[in-house]
Amino acid sequence: MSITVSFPAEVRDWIAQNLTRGVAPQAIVRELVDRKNAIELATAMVNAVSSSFLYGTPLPGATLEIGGAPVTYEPEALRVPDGPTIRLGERQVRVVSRMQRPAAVLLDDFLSANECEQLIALARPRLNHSTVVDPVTGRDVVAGHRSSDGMFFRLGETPLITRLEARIAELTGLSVENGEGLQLLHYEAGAESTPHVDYLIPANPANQESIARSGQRVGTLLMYLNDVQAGGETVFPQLGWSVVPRRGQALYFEYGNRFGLCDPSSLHTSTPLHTGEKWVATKWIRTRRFVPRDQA
Ligand code: PD2
Ligand code: ZN
Repeated sequence: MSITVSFPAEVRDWIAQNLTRGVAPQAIVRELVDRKNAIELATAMVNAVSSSFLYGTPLPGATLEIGGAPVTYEPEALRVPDGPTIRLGERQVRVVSRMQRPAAVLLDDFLSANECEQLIALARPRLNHSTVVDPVTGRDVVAGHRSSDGMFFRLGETPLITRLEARIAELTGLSVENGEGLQLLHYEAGAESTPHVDYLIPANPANQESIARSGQRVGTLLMYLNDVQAGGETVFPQLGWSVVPRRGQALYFEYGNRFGLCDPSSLHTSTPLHTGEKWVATKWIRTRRFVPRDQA
């Protein structure tokens, strides 16, 4: 049986701020108990806010159900066709492996060597230090979790980009217009991307605006543009799964289900590159048409 209790917005926001700062949930519960809250209530409040971070759902409202069924993510099958090979327009790509959770597929020959080289040549003169949207100001700031350089192409910016976007839409079953602009990342020795999820956390005000404009992110396609020499692997720490970049390969994973929940097992990282360089193209895909901030 569950009971309904009130959940003041200032307590909820205080918990969200502490989780954002990286304070451990148990430490927040302890602090709430020290402030004369019952342990069951403190635990339920912290769990409710943590679960909106984990599953990408809106922050809880003014009341809280205590003792109800916990929220859990149920994975759904990828929209990617079955079978050992997939025809995408003119191109035949080979499936290397499939994963159920997070729902993922690793593909050989998604890009030709020439396409990889063209992407690198187009991106190289336009690289900047990678940025993310600052949760407080909404401005682009140097990304805390990523020490690579990067740049974005606009949708359909060149005939090559148009061709690749059509290929990605055919693979994922998601429309070209749901895709954010293709991003190219360039890592040098020592560069990495620390553990993160690609879906947007609605507790973050800049993400709220982005979700309102374009919906949540539901899938990521990573395209590896060169072979790495050492390090620079894409790792899913909760699975112990590591993908070693190979030129032309693509890794597609989905983390959004039809109930609007996101999959925390999609947590991933790019391990520090030891030597040489790493080039990767990323496409993030939304639940509906992507509208950039400057075009809203
Ligand atoms: O470079 C990668 O392997 C990688 C993998 C997943 C980068 C990102 N995510 C990212 O920067 O979001
Ligand atoms: Zn990522």
